Amino acid sequence: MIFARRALGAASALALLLGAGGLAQAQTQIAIQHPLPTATSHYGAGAIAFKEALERGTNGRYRVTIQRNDNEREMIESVQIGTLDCTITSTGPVGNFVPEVRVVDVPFLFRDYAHARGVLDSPIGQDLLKKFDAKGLVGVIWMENGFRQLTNSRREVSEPSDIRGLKIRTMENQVHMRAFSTLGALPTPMAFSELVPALQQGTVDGQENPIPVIVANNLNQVQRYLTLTGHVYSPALLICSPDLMRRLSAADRAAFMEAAKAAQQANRDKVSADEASGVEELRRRGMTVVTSVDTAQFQSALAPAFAQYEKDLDGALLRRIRDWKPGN
Ligand code: EAX
Repeated sequence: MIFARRALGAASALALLLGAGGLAQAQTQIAIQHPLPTATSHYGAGAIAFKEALERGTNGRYRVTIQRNDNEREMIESVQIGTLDCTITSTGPVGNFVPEVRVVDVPFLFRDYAHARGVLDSPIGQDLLKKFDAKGLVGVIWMENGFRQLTNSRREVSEPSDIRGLKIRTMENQVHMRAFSTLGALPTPMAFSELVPALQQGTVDGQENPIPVIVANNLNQVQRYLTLTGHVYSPALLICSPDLMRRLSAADRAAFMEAAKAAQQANRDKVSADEASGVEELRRRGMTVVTSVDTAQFQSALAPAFAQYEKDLDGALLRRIRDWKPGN
């Protein structure tokens, strides 16, 4: 009698598991975090495209959850220790984990978006992604944050001398900090999560970020002046945990990489769209915008920093990047 009851119990448990649709699909959850508003930002566009492509490409065997976390260093640390599957992050703090990546943070290194995207998708960029493996991270694909512009609440900035004395929030990025201290500013590194309170309280006078970030986070509410310096191209990355990547079958890895490419395309498309409309939108929101900036003046003011970058970073690689042309 007891045996019959146990058999009935097991049968009903199996029936529940199978459900009406036949064999239950084992479903793998993947959590991805990024620091911006998902619905309106260029990282959100990439994360949503990744989710849709992977869930479609695996017939729902993978379910992607998208979460916001505006501390990029913390997200990278979580991926490294395996408590987070993936993150979309700028390269801001990445150089503290993978030093070779600092080379792409050098001011005025990339001529324009086509140059940056071309280099990062070329063997130069792919070789840099391979450097992540030794650090307990997987650099899956390059994504994009955009060309960084300067904002502040003190005064219009038109030339390098206008920056002197300004307290500028920078990312936790030694390459950027050196550039701003060379210009006579007071670089104040902090995570993105601390930025708006610091601007509201006047702890810092200004910050620098791409137009898509300024627009998506309404930084016009805490900053009055925008100067289109375009002083740094800010790459981004999809970084995932080695443990997650190891668990993928060959077929699932192919679907994963297709989803990563969809994320990159959607992210870059959103940056291009925000670049086209963002400055006018920020003017409409009340910002004073300095558009005519003599970047050659900024580059010559940064000469001491460039000399130091040649020593601290891979000078040959810097030259390869500067000289890169389509078809290289
Ligand atoms: O990645 O921290 C920053 O200024 C970054 O540009 C922002 O988090 C988007």
